[in-house]
Amino acid sequence: MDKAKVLQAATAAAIKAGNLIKSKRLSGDFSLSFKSGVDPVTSADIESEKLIIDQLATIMPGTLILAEESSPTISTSDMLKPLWIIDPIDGTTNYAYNIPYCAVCIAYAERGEIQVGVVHAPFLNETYTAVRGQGAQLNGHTLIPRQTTELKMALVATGFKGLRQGTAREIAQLEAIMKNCRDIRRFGAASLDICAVASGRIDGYYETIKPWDFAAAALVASESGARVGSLIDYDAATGIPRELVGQEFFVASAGVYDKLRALLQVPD
Ligand code: LIP
Repeated sequence: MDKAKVLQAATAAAIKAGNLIKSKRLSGDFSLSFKSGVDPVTSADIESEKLIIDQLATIMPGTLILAEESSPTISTSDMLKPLWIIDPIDGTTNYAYNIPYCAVCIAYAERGEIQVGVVHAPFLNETYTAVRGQGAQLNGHTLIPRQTTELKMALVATGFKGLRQGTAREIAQLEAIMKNCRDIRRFGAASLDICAVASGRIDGYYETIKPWDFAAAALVASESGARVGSLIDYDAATGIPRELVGQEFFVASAGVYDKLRALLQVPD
């Protein structure tokens, strides 16, 4: 697999999809529905995902696809095959409410390891890209995470599903951050939160999310020099490759990773 060609194709598809969703948002030409309870999906999500899949099929036809709207489930054995991982709009609620913090995410993985990642934020004119072992960029400029070593200076982002009671663990984690860190941010798009750690805008992010939310951005973060992991220990018995575990996903700049991870180890 030619990583440069994969990056070029994924970037072109993400930008084309970004233009589509931006146009539909500006014209209001989309509908909103709910997959389950409060989990939103718009017609723009569906159209964006179809456009991306059609575009990517031209360069590597037959490659497996894990995509939020059309193919959200995959076997653990298929997770080890060459795989596209697609979120057509990460931050769908923001998109539906005309909040410009949302992104098109495309990742390519082999053997359960992310090789190429693109996170394109069409309303912000920001495109994050990364190739494994070759660094990470924002609009072509190298990314550098914050160098903070003190929790009291750390800005920490997170997210949670609405219209439900926060679990004791979530509430305790928020309390720990409020008491020990500079502040909390809840932006509403996991991929851009992760990229914000990579670009030095915030110091850490944690949330339980899906592979399409984080796969591309996690490569951007790890290639920038930030540390990517989970608040829980990896369990190989699940068969899920380490880089595709979204349970209690956690990313932070290297200077605060261990301290922040320890702070967030609160009782269930
Ligand atoms: C969203 C995530 C966000 C989370 C939301 C939602 P989607 O992804 O990016 O971090 O808090 O609940 O899951 O559904 O907009 O692609």
